[in-house]
Amino acid sequence: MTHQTRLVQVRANILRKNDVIARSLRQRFHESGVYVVSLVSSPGAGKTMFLEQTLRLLRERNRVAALVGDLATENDARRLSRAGVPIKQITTGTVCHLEAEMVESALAGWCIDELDYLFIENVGNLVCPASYDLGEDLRLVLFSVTEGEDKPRKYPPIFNTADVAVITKLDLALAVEFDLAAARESIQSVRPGMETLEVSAKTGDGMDKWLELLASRRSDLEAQTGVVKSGR
Ligand SMILES: Nc1nc2c(ncn2[C@@H]2O[C@H](COP(=O)(O)OP(=O)(O)O)[C@@H](O)[C@H]2O)c(=O)[nH]1
Ligand SMILES: [Mg+2]
Repeated sequence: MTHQTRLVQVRANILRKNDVIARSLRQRFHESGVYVVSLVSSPGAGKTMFLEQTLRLLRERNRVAALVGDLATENDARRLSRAGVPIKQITTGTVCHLEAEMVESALAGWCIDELDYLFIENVGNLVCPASYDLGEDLRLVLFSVTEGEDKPRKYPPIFNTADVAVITKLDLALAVEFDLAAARESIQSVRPGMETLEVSAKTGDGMDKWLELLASRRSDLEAQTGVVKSGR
């Protein structure tokens, strides 16, 4: 076996192990009736701010919590804690993505039956997280107006593994001459038919549409699993 073949083999085994854990997590989430959403993007695209606003808006009528991944620091967990809901930071050290096992360990001691929604902010990276299923029901890929319109064309795998694209920092669009039509076209060229949201977590623009989509995806899943907790 060449060195290269061995490397590929080891990588395939790691991915397979991740899939097994992710599958069992997903089953646990479905049995508990907790709807799980993950967020991926490049560093600084606005995951934490979008998530903080989402948690604030949802917590009025729902039981929500979040896990947040970074290589180092508890900074994002501290920011998200301002929303007044349970938050746990996962620090990955040198690893550029979250794995299902990290999610499983972070949830030890949490009674997930008591949650309606669990959010998972992945490590800021548009490449590695694409290969790792976390057992989530909905994966959002975010990119901000300051990053340019062609992110989807440059990083197709992450757009292919996500369910919904979110264009963020809409309030800055004019200042950076962001071409919304070109961005939408870029998304559609990689994933025809992909649902796309356009938001500003700063002004709240587009957040109502996001919450509508979330509630509707959740009731679709409840119809499938038969575990109904929404609409309490
Ligand atoms: N103007 C504006 N700035 C934003 C918005 N969302 C995030 N930011 C800023 O962008 C920077 C990175 O945001 P953050 O949420 O930490 O991104 P993350 O690395 O993807 O979690 C911070 O300085 C935020 O205040 C937005 O909707 N509008
Ligand atoms: Mg963050």
